[in-house]
Amino acid sequence: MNDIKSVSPQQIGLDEWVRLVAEHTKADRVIWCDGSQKEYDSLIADLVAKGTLIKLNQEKRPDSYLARTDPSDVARVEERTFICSANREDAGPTNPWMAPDQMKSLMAELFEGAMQGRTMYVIPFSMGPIDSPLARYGVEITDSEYVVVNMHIMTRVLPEVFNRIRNGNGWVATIHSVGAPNSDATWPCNKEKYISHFPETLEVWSFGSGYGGNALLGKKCMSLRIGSHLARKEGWLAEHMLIMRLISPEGKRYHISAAFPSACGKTNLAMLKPSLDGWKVETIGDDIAWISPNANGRLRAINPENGFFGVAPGTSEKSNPVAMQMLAKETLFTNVAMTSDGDVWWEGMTREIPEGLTDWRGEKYQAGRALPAAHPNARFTSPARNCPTIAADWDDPEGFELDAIIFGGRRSSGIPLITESESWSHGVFMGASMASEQTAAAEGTVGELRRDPFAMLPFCGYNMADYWGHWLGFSDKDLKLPKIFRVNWFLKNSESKFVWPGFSENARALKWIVGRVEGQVEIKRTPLGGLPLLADLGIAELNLSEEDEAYLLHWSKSEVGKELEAVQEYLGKFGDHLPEELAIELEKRLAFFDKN
Ligand code: GTP
Ligand code: SPV
Ligand code: MN
Repeated sequence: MNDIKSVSPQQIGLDEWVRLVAEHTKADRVIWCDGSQKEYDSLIADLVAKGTLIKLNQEKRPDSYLARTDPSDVARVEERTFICSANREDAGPTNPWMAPDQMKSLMAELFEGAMQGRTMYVIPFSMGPIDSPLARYGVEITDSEYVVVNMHIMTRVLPEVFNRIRNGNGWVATIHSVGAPNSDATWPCNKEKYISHFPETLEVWSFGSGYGGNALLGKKCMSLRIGSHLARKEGWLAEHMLIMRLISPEGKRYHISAAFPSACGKTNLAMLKPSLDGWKVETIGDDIAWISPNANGRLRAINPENGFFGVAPGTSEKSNPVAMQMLAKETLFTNVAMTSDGDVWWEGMTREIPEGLTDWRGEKYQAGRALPAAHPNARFTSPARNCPTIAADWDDPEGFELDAIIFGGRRSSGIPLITESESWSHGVFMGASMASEQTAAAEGTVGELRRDPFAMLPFCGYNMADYWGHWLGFSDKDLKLPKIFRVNWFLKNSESKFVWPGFSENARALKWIVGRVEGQVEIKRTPLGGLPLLADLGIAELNLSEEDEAYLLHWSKSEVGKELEAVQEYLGKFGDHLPEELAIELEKRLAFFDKN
């Protein structure tokens, strides 16, 4: 007899796997999803009836709803997120690990009877356009209606995927339970949480949380953790990156991807309204890029998602008017505040705090209290088609050839506004040595500086140092590789104010980057990489103080020295997995100090 903890879903096949899971979890009934509008509408109605969703003011926010989570279930839980590779070393020093057998036994116990009194949904989805050579198929079993409706927006839920899987196409099998059998809570969840990945058998088992990346398993779990494992095996890249098209006043198109850690500006940059006349941005993706060499020897990228699961706080008409327009309808909001007339609000949306707010916990908001009205990791789920700047061809199955790759993070000091890498391996060194002040997107101490290589610290499904090696390997492949840059929008001056205006003004940095791609502007060489000449940034009209202007491109030996020391210590953690090229890059930077 097949036993849930020892079967391979691929081997026993979709139907037997679903049968086993239903039997083991003792779900009341099983529904095979079809991704239709009818299915979406009826689940929304169920969720409203249960009180999980609140229908918002339909005149102000048509077809939009608000969910309030349990206060203990508000972000990704990185310490509970496991990479269960057969060998511990393959998970590397950055990922929590447990042996697959042990984790399967543990999960099997937790899942036993976990869906009693609940409906089990079987969601067939494609990450990427279904016929794209870069697309991958997945199935998510879940006992959360909230997850099903979010998956409808975030992925392509298509019953055709079931047929393709039955006909032998590869797929990733994912199981999710909120771990609350027979519960009538409006946000069922469990104190005990496990987000576990089995890269070798292409499986994800997630227990206890209903929130975001913990529960929408096509996103971080499949597209990044399992995705990066597949990408390494198959010679492509699965990245925590936005993809955008920048169009110059001459009409020339550039495709750029950018990796910033969670809540560090991907959505905002992907939907940029340039402050510069004649420049235009079209959005292709805001969170994940799958990148693969094509026949032209170029790296081309697709966005495997179908919607945006974006950070609400800080989003306003001023910072991101494009997102504001997108959020005007057909949006699911989670953990934002509600106005007295049934609309939404969050910190940063307007300068004035509206009277009579209900906070994200459902309590009357008291102005002046330290607690925010919206949770700092409050999010919106909106379909890509509603984004006013979405490129008409954003879902081109062939993807887009990249002209530049940007790395960034939240650094209040020490990292200039822009630097250019000297080579592919220096670019990889830049990515590997990224650090960022932590945000509310994951449990942890907000503001604390931590290394977040490639913005993939929580998302790399194998040994991070081997991942760097995989990136370095692309330089041997006879490809025309994109140039790599590093940016920092988050420098703060002595008054703790942001020096750089950011948002629409980030267009100036993009213009400089394009200037470098075209070989039109010069750089100044430093141990950090190539720095712009201030005059080439065209920022005179921003009226920054001279001091702030200089600070944007400032670097000092002592700060760079300290940074390199921290990087050296960090890279040391990876032992003999550390690729030699990165050790050489580090040596080169350190040598700069000996020579000067
Ligand atoms: P994930 O969805 O978590 O992966 O995040 P993301 O990288 O898409 O982050 P997002 O664009 O949603 O930005 C998160 C926060 O950073 C928001 O509060 C923004 O207002 C703020 N932010 C974005 N761009 C800028 C910028 O250029 N300058 C400043 N100061 N803040 C920014
Ligand atoms: C992130 O944290 O990087 C996100 C949100 O994009 S979540 O889907 O919850 O991971
Ligand atoms: Mn993200």
